[in-house]
This record gives sequence, structure tokens and C-alpha cells, in this order.
Amino acid sequence: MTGARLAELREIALPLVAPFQTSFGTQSSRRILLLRAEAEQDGTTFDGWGECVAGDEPTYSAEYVDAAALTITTQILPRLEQPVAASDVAGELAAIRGHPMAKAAVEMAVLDAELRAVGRSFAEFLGVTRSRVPSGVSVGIHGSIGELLDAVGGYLADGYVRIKLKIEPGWDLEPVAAVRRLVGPGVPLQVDANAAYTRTDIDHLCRLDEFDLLLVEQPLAEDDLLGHAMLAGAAATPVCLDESITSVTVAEDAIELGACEVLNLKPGRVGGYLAARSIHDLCLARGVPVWCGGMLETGVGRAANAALAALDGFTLTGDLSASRRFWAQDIVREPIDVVDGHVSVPDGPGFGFEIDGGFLDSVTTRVTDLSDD
Ligand code: SMG
Ligand code: MG
Repeated sequence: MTGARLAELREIALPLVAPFQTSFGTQSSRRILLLRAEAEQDGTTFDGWGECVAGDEPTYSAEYVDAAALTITTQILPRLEQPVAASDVAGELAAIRGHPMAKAAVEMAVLDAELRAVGRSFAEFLGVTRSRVPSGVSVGIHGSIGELLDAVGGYLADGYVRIKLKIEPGWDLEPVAAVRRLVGPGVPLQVDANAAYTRTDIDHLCRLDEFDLLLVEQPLAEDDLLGHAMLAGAAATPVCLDESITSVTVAEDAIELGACEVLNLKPGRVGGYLAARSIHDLCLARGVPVWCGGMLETGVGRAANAALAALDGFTLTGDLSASRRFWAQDIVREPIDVVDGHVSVPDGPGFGFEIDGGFLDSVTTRVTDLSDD
């Protein structure tokens, strides 16, 4: 493929349909960075888009919107030799420590543009064979158990085939027990603590075993691999890592240590879709179940995740919900939908979405020209 040039960095602001509360805070809207790249093919210019999953604040991980924008414009851009191939982006940026979400957005925009220029879909590029993937939903912390049960009931009515509950100290055993009672033994259920517990909570976390959960996600700090291995040794519920998995090497170490019995794969957290595929391949070889995480993406990131989640190693249902679970209106013309509990794998060129230019402009808060002319 011929490579692409970065053209524009855009920031948008989108309100959430309802506040989303996790152990690290409550969000009612998102600021989102988008990157546009351009690839030339036979005299035609093809636009590609990348979405940066960094949040408004450095609370999920160290990255956040303002820092990612600065990293892209002052550190990444000068280091890229353009036009750049998606397969070269990570190598050209290797000197920059960290900032996987900023790097991933760049690689994503370039990959989308390159694939569109040659008329190939991301699904074809990955070699996936599934045309749809099961859809799970992540349910935030609520003000009361009654409100939580109403929310879970609504998502089951929407067809979601797996429920994930956010937990934190003081909001764990009771809400999980209530939801298990509501949904019965047959509905796959899992929990995510976003690093809210410590090693001193291991006995407490073992009490989750009685609810027959698929997994407990990132109960301890990002850097506490040994603590997660200790919990995995003590609990029957499989330990899944999210925030801790920042690279292929860390994934290998965590698996080797017994800290990662299941892996939540998020391309933005590991530096891009190409690194994500490598981690997927590692897990497949090591027999570690993988599922696709979500970062409240727009239809851009959601479309790319749907194709990634169709790879063979994704044996568990991901946080790949309908656009309308978070957004009243998406920036793409055909928002991701859940039909019969599944999301379709896009088969159009690139990531397969079409930007709704008018709506995108209406929610844009700043645009930076990245082209050098
Ligand atoms: O996109 O469906 C989604 C959100 C899934 O819970 C979700 N993501 O830790 O896995 C996680 C969280 C991170 C985002 S919270 C701001
Ligand atoms: Mg998580």
C-alpha cells in the first residue's frame, strides 16, 4: 500500500445519553480527538479517519485529550516521514515513550486511508471470517440498586447477550447479587473495578465467586501484576486485565505470571490495531481468552473494533454496544446497531463507515491543519 499523509486534527464534543459512572469518576459528555489522513491513488484522494480513545482527564490511564493533541502536533508529526504506511507508524514513533492512544489514532487514520485507496475492508485485511460478533454492554455504577436493575433490564430487552457491571469498594457484592438474581443463572455476567481495590481486598474479592461471573476485570492497580496473580491463585473467578496490558511484552509477562487469565484488548491502550493483532495472536497461541474492550467510541472506533473482534481469538463477548447506548447521534451515517444481540462486521472499504460531515462540523470545537503546505 502507498501510505498516507496526516491532514487534520479535529476535536469534537458529544453529550452522553446518560451519565456513565465508574470507580474513577462520572462522565456526562466526551471530548474526542479525531485525525484525518489522506492517501492518493490514481489521482484520487481518499480520506481516512482515526479516533483517539484518550479521555477528558487522565483517570483511566495517564493519557488525556489535551496531552494527546499536544503529543500529536509537537512530537508525533515532526517524526513521521510522510507519506507513511500504517505498518511503519509504530516504528517511526518508537523513540516516543508511552502515549499509545495518540500513536494508535495516527496509525488508525493512515490505515483507514490506505485501505480505502485500494478498496479493501479492514475485515479483509485482518482475514476475519465472521460477519457478525456478539454484543455486550457495560453498565455504570448507579445511585441505587433499583436504578441499576432497571438499567440492566432495559439492556437485556435491547438484546445484549452479556452484561458487565462496574464495581468499586462499597458497590460490589450487593449490586452483583441483585443483578444475578434478576437475570438468573443463564445470562453471562462480569464485573470491572477499574483498579479500585488493593491486595488487602483479595479475601473480599473472592466473595464474588458465589455469583458465577465470567471474570473480574482489573480489580487492582495497573502496575500490580503480582497482586493480580495472587488474586488469580485465590479466587475461582478468572482475573482479566485491562489497564495493565500496555504492550505485547507486558501481555506476555502477565500471562506467564498467572496474572492474566483473560485479556481485554483495546487497540488504543496498546498503541494501535496492529499491536492489538499481535497481542491477539499471542493469546491465541497461549490459550488465553480475549475480548474486545470499549472506550465509549463513536462509530469510527466502533466500526474498527467490530472487525477486530471477529478474529478467532476473541472467544468472549466484547464491550461492543450500539452507538445509541452512548450517543443520541453519531458522527457516522450508519451508526453501529445491535440486531439479535450482534453487531455486523463492516465490509466497506477501510473501516467501513461514512462520516456525516454536517453533523461532524456541528459538534467540532477545534480543527488543526496538519498538512505541510
Ligand atoms: O465503550 O462500551 C464502552 C465502554 C466500556 O466500560 C467500558 N470501558 O474500563 O473497560 C473499561 C471502560 C473504560 C472506559 S470508562 C471511561
Ligand atoms: Mg475495563
